[in-house]
Amino acid sequence: MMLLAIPGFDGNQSSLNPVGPGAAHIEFEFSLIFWITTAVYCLVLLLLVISVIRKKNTLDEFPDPLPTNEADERRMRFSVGLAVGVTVVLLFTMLVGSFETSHALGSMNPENALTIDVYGHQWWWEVQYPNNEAYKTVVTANEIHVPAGVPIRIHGTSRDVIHSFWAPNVQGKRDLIPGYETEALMQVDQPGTWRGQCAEYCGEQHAHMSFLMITESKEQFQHWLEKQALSSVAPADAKTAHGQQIFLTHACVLCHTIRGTSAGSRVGPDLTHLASRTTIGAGLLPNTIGNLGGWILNAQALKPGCRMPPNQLSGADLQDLLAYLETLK
Ligand code: HEC
Ligand SMILES: [Cu+2]
Repeated sequence: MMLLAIPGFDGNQSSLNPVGPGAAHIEFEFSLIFWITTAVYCLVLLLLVISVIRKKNTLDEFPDPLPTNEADERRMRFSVGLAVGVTVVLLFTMLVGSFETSHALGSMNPENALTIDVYGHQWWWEVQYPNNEAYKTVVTANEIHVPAGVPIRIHGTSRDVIHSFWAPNVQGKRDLIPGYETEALMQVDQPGTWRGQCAEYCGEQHAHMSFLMITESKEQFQHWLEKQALSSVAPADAKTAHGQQIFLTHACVLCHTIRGTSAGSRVGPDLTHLASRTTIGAGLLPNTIGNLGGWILNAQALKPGCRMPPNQLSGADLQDLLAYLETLK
């Protein structure tokens, strides 16, 4: 509503700028309470100012707080009665609004919903698009592509501690609890990139545990999904072939998967299509070759405490490894 005029409230990580029905219900409820309480606050201040201006009492003269005649008594009864009545009506309005919002959020239509599995990790998001044909299951990290206008069922849990999945423009928070599977329905109507963030303190790098919800047309999404389901491309030249060897003969394989190679570990993000992502480190840095190099040599300097150790590589080996990673489109 009107609050959008305030700078920052219209951003891509703001519950006051809803881009789907879930967040729209929440924004309505917020605005309802905000404007009611704002009006009450202003009214109370106004009455206070009026009474201060009108009172002629001085400090050494204590007025009798009780009405002294019948007319005063009637006036007082009326004002108190009116205030109580208005308070009840306003509280009731907010109560009904709150019930309505919960009801609307709970009855979002899951029919034809696209299921996306989200797993919270310290401190990144594993994202899977399950498929009945297992080899078509897409595994990626931190960037959740969704088709616009299609209901989405986020099926979430955690691989370690409690996290909370929250893209404020899209829907309310949902806690991801280890050993417990949760489901959240949402829908994004407006194409764009909407930023989300872990909303439950989960350790040192909680603040750097963000994700992007990249909303595209159905065709663009389908195209993306088909490409992501493919294995990585084989190296086409000596430099990238050497880069792949560096990857496969270093500790990387203990933690990462590159489908189409022998690397199949799930400790860190799947790198099969790393080069198709716009950020690395859960939204920490843009995915550029320079940032990748710095990250691989010493992720600890960029995201202290993160679960990726530093790596010692010669300059030439690093260049080849980066050239290989850049081919993972
Ligand atoms: C002990 C496990 C471990 C090892 C070994 C390891 N990584 Fe990682 N890696 C991780 C984890 C965990 C993350 C996610 C960190 C985060 O965002 O908090 C990560 C993140 C990354 C990312 C960023 C991915 C993204 O989408 O954000 C790249 C690229 C990467 N690693 C490459 C490598 C390479 C190359 C090697 C070998 C030289 C390597 N890693 C070795 C665990 C490891
Ligand atoms: Cu967190």
